[in-house]
Amino acid sequence: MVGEWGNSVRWCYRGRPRCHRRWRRCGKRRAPAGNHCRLNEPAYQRPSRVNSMRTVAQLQVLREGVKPTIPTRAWHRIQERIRHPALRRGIARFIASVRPRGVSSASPALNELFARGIVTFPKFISDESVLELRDALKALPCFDPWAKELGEFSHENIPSRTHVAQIRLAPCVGLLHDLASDPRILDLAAGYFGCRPYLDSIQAWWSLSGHDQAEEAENFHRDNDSIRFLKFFIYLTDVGEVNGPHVYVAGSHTSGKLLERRRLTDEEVREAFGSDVLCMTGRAGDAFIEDTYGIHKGQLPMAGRRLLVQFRYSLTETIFRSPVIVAGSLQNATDAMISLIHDR
Ligand SMILES: O=C(O)CCC(=O)C(=O)O
Repeated sequence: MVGEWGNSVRWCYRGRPRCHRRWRRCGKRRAPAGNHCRLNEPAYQRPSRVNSMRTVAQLQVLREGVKPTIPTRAWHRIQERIRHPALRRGIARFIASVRPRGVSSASPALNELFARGIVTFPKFISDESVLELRDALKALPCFDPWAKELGEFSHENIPSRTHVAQIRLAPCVGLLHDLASDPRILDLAAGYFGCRPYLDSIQAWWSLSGHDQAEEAENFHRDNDSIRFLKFFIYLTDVGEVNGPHVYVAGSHTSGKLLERRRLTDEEVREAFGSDVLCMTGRAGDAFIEDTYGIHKGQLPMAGRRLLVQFRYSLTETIFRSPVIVAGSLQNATDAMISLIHDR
């Protein structure tokens, strides 16, 4: 699959000197130390604050089947039709101006998020935390979001036709809540939105190999979750070029190209954006935060399987909000975010 991108992926991923040239050409600021496209060469690495020796607590489910409100659904229908990034940004600024202030500081990471739509956090969590999270998630049942009739199954028994096996009760995994309220992430989200972010959902899923054709989000697309939102991804398995890496078109979050609400072909994206394609290979524990209004996909895995978690932060509640509400504390993050997953 990577081969289909030819040099476009390779420059970004392996071509450190060319990467630096590109930074200079774009002229916005100096490149951070290292290759900013690689998850294992840190731009903004700091020690993880998650205590690696703790046991992963299972949080109690207080409510299930929570639905978005009617105003949320109505607003969704409107905002998804507003396509131009500049107009979306203007409306988002207005909404942020009447929302509670967040906790944020100017930083190179925030500048990078504005400019490129993505910031990487290599080794965001320790190997021990990866193991604990993986074990906790493996204990939970999965379902196929595109074939709900298959019901629930274990990660060891995933039906052969399933591309993506979601873990419905992922919000119950205590350690994920510590990660969701990590100050580095909340700081970026508040700075990006200009106000206190909503933590809208915590999701986890396996991406499976063994299929010939890309399906749904394995094709390029823009997300329309909200007028302004970010997704924070953490890999819980090593992800090489054949294991279904996440792929992102850097800078496409502010571009007026390919704004249609539909899946896009690789050829269309290559033609419109040339080589600005980041193929996010990395190790278990690596993470990145991304404005997925920018063009992206989870590439169809050719081998193995990928486990990842995704946190959605948004300016407003989305129609995709977590249907599960759990008992748990926000670790003093109540000034920094509004959680739709906790009982408030
Ligand atoms: O699985 C991935 O890497 C991509 C997920 C995706 O496309 C999405 O969350 O919108």
